[in-house]
Amino acid sequence: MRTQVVIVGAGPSGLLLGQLLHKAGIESIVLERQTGDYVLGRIRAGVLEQTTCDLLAEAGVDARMHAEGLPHDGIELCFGGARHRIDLHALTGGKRVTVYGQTEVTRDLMDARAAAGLSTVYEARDVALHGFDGTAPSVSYTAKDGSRHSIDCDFIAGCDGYHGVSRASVPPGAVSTFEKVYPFGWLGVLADTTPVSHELIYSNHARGFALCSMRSPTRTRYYVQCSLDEKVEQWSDDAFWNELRARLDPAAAAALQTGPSIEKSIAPLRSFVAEPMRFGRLFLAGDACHIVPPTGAKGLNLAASDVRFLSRAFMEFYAEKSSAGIDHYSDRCLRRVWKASRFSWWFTSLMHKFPESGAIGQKLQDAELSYLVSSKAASTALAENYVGLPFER
Ligand code: FAS
Ligand code: PHB
Repeated sequence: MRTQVVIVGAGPSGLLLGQLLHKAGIESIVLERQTGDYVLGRIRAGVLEQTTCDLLAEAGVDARMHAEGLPHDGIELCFGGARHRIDLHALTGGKRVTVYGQTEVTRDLMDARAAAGLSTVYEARDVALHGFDGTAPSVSYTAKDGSRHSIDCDFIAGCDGYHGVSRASVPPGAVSTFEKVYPFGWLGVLADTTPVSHELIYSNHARGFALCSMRSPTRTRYYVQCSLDEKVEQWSDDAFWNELRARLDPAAAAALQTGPSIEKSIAPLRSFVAEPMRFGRLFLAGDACHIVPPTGAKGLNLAASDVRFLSRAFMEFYAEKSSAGIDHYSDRCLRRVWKASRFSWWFTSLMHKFPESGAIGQKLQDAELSYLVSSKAASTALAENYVGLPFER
């Protein structure tokens, strides 16, 4: 088999890249280790930056996002028993975010790829990358019937996440990694209940961080900070709702509607960046080369940002025979990746309980939060990072 671009991974990065390339007349084959249902079953991001929404429109998959997505003009910070609104829209000259789950983005991309009759190989095992340090790379894999296949291509896009094969295929000396592991995780619950508020609430509390989010007017997504040695089986629904309620202001605690969880999971938090993001004819995008703590809602949006740069680089190569985009892909992405990583680290450090920081740690956080909500300059800095920094020219 032969194609122009082999995309490893059918998460949002891989599927969005495939769709943008298809729109530009560039062929791709997507190889995915899991089944489509498994990919859709992973509950992850919930907030889209405007630039991500614009990219979904460019890919022709924004109809349902516009119909069902929830535009949000602000977020609330909860601390000291009270909530303080950050007016994203006013502080950023009219920008906003859209609440629309990653599961729905992935479903829209899957449907579009299938409708276009494009090739996605699910349950592809033993994917292996070959010859990407030359000009004739290929990718081999075992199909679910056990047959072995090889695909010749011009480029390989490694969109296979943190545990994928693509970054692991790069000679260790060729990649530099930077990692910070946080001493806690997020216990997340999905429930068919009415959101406690119409906007997201980020809570800094002596018992730990909490986040009130949503997927629709009737489906909520809540998180509480938990220790890394906790198991999701230890948390009954009642225990979760009581802990969440204890970390909110009195009005939100009183308004909280509880119900049976339809998904419950614990995610670890880390900051991770791999440099560079290009190795010959292999290009890494999304979680394959960076992970941010979800506090700043940047993970999915950074993946979309990489895909924006990579899709344009491939378009330039094929349409204009120019390698400028390809040659500058990594440094362009990394400038944006590090700024989003810094914001995600800062917001995580501000909102979470760090036992090792002692009593002074909470006092310093309280002081910064009090300054943040009383300073237009500080609130603007939060707002412009939260809605997504503009793309450099
Ligand atoms: P993904 O990991 O989504 O997709 C990679 C795909 O590659 C997967 O489908 C995988 O099965 C496949 N793959 C892996 N190895 C392979 C191989 N060898 N061969 C073939 N296929 C292979 N972001 C937020 O903004 N907010 C959040 O609240 C949030 N919560 C998260 C919770 C968890 C538990 C995790 C892990 C991430 C979370 N994220 C969140 C970040 C998340 O949304 C990612 O940024 C997003 O999934 C990135 O998409 P991809 O780069 O496509 O990677
Ligand atoms: C979510 O809805 O899953 C979500 C929203 C905002 C975040 C993290 C997760 O910062």
